[in-house]
Amino acid sequence: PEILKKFHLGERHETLKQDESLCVRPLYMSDYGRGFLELLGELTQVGNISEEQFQEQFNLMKNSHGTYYCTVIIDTIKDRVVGASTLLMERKFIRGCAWRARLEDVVVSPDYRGKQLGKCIVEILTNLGKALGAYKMTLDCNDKMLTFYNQLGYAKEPGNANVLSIRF
Ligand code: 16G
Repeated sequence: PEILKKFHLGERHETLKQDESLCVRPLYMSDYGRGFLELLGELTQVGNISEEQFQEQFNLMKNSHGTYYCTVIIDTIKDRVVGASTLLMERKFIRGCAWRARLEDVVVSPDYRGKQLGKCIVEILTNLGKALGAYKMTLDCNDKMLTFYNQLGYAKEPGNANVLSIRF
């Protein structure tokens, strides 16, 4: 959306008129109490994570400076996390010690779907990955989400469209 052009992470967005209670900002440690993990539960299994475990993981990510950009959409009136995603910047030796960006854990609360919040957070983090100098940005998704990401510029690369995994 147009709003992204003027958007700065961490600031209340002044031009978001229809939904004035929403803001996008980096994840805070206190978001444990704003339903961040419950929201991730809409995407996949989260498990029982104590506040202490959450804080430890948060600090580990924070201390890997410039690697994790955990980002949330907050309903500032309800004081709840209603959307989230993480940009992960991975260091490489190839391409002149390049950065590769990964888009991870994109999720929007079911109550807030249809407001283009998914598009909003993906565009913000895609712009951020580009601005931070990544030579490419990748994601994996299920078949259902393919059209959504295609519309946002993510495409299978001809001859190189396989995501392989091994589960432990
Ligand atoms: C999706 C997510 C990925 C997430 C995974 C969790 C996006 C673009 N992709 O692939 O980030 O980690 O689901 O599913 O958000 P899993 O627990 O089965 O790996």
